[in-house]
Amino acid sequence: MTCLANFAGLFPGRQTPLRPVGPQALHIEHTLVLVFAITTIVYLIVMAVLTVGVVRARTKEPLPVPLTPDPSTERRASWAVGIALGITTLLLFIMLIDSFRTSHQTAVLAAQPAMKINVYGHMWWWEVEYPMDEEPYRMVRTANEIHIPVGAVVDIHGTSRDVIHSFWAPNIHGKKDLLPGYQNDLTLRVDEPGTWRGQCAEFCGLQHAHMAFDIVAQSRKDFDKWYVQQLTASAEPTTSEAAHGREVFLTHTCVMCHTVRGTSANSHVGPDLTHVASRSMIAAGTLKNNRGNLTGWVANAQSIKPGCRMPPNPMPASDLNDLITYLESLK
Ligand code: HEC
Ligand SMILES: [Cu+2]
Repeated sequence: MTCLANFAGLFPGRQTPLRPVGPQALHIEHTLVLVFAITTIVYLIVMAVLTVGVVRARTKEPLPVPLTPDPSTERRASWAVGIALGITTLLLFIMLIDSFRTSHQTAVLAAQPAMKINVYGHMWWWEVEYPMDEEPYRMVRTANEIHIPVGAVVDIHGTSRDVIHSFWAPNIHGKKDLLPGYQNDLTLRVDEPGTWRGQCAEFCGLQHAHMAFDIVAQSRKDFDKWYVQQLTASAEPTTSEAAHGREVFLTHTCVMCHTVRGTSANSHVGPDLTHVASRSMIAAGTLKNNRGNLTGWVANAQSIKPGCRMPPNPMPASDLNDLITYLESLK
């Protein structure tokens, strides 16, 4: 992606509006660069004029203020103020028109046929649903990780299950508030494969800062592979530890909040765990998904993300160990 003043090389981050990877973020970056350039130049000119004025006033003898204004000085002053006013108005209009153009251009994608994804904001994680199949039971549900094909137009239907959240992946698009009881749509496209990070952008309570997500843009082939894998029910345990771990899972409170398709656990208070091991992070970008973190999380999520909606789960170490082995088998 290129831009007037291409910032891309300077800002390689995967969570920055200065490295756009989709058409809308590119338009937003154009506006940002334009406004930044205009305001910087104006600022420098104002500072220069001010400096000249101050230096002159200090070096010259102060003149007595004339009793009647001198018409020629007055005329010159009126011209100067008039021209400055004209330029200011013109610049404001340039920025206004450009920002109108950007908001139009970020919306035009919406007219194209798109793949639909439902995103629900929760305190403090993101539920993601792929209603791509006619059969409701063949619905891929995941959390905090949105896979999309590169170059595909994607329609995010966003809403909230509790308070107001805001969906923001700055490399891709602007912010979109997710409001309880309302549906807000955000159409986007990502042109560069990669994992682009997003973050809740509306203060939503204690763990607002730990409410991140990843948009994984991958080739159509990789996406299809991922999707087909996600459609399958959970893997059957292949070892006695994992089998015991599943037993632990199904006989503890986990089932009151989580779903593991293919088992009797079928609740939607917390993230769907059918393929939890396929995700790279847990707890909305808070922790890398590895054995140590998973164990700490399941044992006492409150010590990691205080206030989160998952209670501590005291249990014998051997049970916990087998439970984690089971969770890690849910690829
Ligand atoms: C009262 C509801 C509740 C119970 C009971 C519960 N959880 Fe959770 N769990 C949640 C919520 C809510 C989250 C998301 C927390 C967040 O990220 O803020 C979560 C997150 C998780 C995650 C991370 C998933 C991800 O992709 O981020 C795992 C793994 C998990 N729970 C496992 C378990 C296990 C195992 C048990 C039983 C021992 C259990 N949970 C019991 C509500 C619950
Ligand atoms: Cu939020």
